[in-house]
Amino acid sequence: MILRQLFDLTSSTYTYLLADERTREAVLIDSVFEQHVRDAALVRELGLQLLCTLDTHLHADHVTGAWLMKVALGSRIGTSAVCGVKNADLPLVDGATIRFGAQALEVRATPGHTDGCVSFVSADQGMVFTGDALLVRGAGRTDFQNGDAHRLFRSIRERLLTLPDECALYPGHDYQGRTSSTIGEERQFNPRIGGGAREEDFVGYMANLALPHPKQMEVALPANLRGGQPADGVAPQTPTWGPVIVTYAGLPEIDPEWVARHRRDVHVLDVRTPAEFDANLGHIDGAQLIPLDELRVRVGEVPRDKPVIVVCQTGRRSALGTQILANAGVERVANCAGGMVTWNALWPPLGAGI
Ligand SMILES: N[C@@H](CCC(=O)N[C@@H](CS)C(=O)NCC(=O)O)C(=O)O
Ligand SMILES: [Fe+2]
Repeated sequence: MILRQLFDLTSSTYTYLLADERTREAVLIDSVFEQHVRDAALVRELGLQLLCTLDTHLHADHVTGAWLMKVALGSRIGTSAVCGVKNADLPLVDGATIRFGAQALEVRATPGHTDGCVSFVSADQGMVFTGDALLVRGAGRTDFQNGDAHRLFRSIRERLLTLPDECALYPGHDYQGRTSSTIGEERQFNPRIGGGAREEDFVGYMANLALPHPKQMEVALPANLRGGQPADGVAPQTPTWGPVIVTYAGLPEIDPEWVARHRRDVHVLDVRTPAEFDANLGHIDGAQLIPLDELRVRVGEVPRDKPVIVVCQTGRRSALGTQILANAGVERVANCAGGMVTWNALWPPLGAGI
């Protein structure tokens, strides 16, 4: 099984990408709207087919990326049937099984943080994704969204702490950088419910947390009831000037064939040395030359009336060049994928002449 744990710094949310190594079918648990480009890039680069997004609950602190994934990749939206999400394709009910390749997750209702919380347990019970029901040395708050500390106590005790000791626990959030735990560890050390705590102890603890409401709550709840679809139904703007693909590394990249076909519509910036510019790989006709080590001080020389395509030998130095331009406020900029090596492989007879 492929497992990737991703983090959203703003909301301290963990997103999990799980996939079958052989069939490449995948699911994404608790995605974050603002991280859509990153998550979609990882799915693409790992060669995965995203079957569905799964949300452990109706989040109060961030907007889910489920709808954006559905629009971009055709994945189905899975949320607890209790949440009443408008765009849900896959209502998750207790005991249901989510299959991807040879892998499977069991849906386990674990209400209490909210009334629609579910956890996902791997078929071999080696992993559990608990959302906010059980956190690393913590537990989800119970003071809104029909939260109920008594119910959460029972969910954790009867439905999570009954898993094997060695079962790895992957939480929905962590506010102190802890990434995972095990059921055995939490049974022993969780300060709210571990070490033989009784129901009154847990309920008393939860009743006195005195946490301020999540900052994004007013925005997140209505948006999540739509599966993360924006109120105007329109996805945020992606670059319109060309088929730019943002990589998991965060780099806007563009296909050299498109550049060749739109040569007049773009400005080409070459960041190699002058010797390389004139050597056998040649250069793209009309390219401006600013070597990478001079780019930060000479960035003002790059015209901004057209999108800028940055090129070097293989597309590595130009990746940094692209970043330097973006940081300097050049909005329409992309790295020329593969650099002059790919360019020349695509058009051998013409070489640099296109
Ligand atoms: N400061 C955070 C609050 C986050 C929050 O309340 N998180 C919920 C999960 S949605 C929680 O249960 N936190 C438990 C805790 O902090 O102990 C924000 O504004 O988003
Ligand atoms: Fe939550």
